[in-house]
Amino acid sequence: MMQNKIQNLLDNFTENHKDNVLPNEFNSHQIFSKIFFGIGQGSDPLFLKYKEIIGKYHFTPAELWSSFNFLPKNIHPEEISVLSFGFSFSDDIKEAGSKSQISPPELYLIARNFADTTINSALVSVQQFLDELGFNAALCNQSHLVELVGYSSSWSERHVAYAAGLGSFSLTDAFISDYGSNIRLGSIITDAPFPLSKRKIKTPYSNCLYFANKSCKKCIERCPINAINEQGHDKELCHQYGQKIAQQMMEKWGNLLKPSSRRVKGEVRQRRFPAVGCALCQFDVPCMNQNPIKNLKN
Ligand code: B12
Ligand code: SF4
Ligand code: SF4
Repeated sequence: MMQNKIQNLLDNFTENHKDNVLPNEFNSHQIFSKIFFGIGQGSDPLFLKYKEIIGKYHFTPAELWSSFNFLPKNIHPEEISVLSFGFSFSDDIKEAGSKSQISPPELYLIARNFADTTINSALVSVQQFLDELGFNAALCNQSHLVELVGYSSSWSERHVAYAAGLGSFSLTDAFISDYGSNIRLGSIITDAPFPLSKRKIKTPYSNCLYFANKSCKKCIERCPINAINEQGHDKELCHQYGQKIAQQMMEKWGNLLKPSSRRVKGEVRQRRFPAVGCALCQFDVPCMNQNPIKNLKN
């Protein structure tokens, strides 16, 4: 089955690929320990709903498809699939992050910085696999249509992951998958025929303990700048803290960090600091590396 072959390819990538390893300064640590994926169908009405939930600027798979040089350009939505991939950080990184309180560990920050290359490299290997079988496939983030609109993207990887049945949102906004929330996401659009992944999730917040029964607020305690409360997540505060950490990392590890850019209003712009993130709210929490709901008794 095509899915099994892709999973084998991803497992092999995780164990053996040089792009999944940190530089010598960080002891060649593994970045991701598991890559998993789900399948969303191009004709899923959720993608049209995202134009209301996120904004009119959010693209449907068929619209995204038309930005690549594939034929037919105006494909029927049912003929395309969106593969959504989750990348779970390695145990060493999770352990270091769980011990940290005020500032995330350098091990995570460097791994998050290198992760963009790792993710693209893993997705390119899947794209090549599909290409060799005679199908069209492209990395969604390579489309010139994908850009930032305020604190939102015209292709939200979390909403794509939700459509592909990988998990749900949470109190922090983070996406909680079966491998937890301490993950990154990426996606591929293709005309290869895949069966649709069944969405086991009942609501957009089903995997978060706070929404299940209010039994958890651990992420609120974990955020060093109070950017999370019972009403949700303050994106502006969170962004500012990420910038502060990035500036500190730039001063110390500027020679090692990879620069990062984003498309805004059709133009590729260099970011002021390399992307390193924060993610303290995804460490030492019940949803760090599992779906916490699975431990609840019905
Ligand atoms: C802009 C951005 C940010 C902004 C704003 C974040 C935000 N919440 O939107 C800032 C700078 C604050 C940020 C911070 C971080 N980010 Co960020 N960010 C993005 C980016 C580029 C776009 C996000 C986006 O489009 N949001 C759209 C808005 C609308 O989403 P939202 O507000 O979360 O959506 C809510 C509503 O839609 C609501 N909802 C209401 N009704 C309904 C109905 C239905 C049916 C559904 C499905 C949903 C729904 O549910 C959502 C949750 O509340 C994505 C990359 C990408 N292209 O997707 C990465 C991304 C979301 N970030 C990511 C990460 C890891 C981080 C950080 C941990 C930093 C780091 N180490 O990299 C922090 C964590 C912050 C947090 N608690 O979530 C990961 C997510 C991983 C995960 N497990 O969720 C992504 C996907 C990057 C990646 N490629 O992996 N980020
Ligand atoms: S720490 Fe608890 S409340 Fe916060 S997102 Fe995870 S499960 Fe939900
Ligand atoms: S990423 Fe950091 S600053 Fe942002 S909400 Fe989580 S803990 Fe707070």
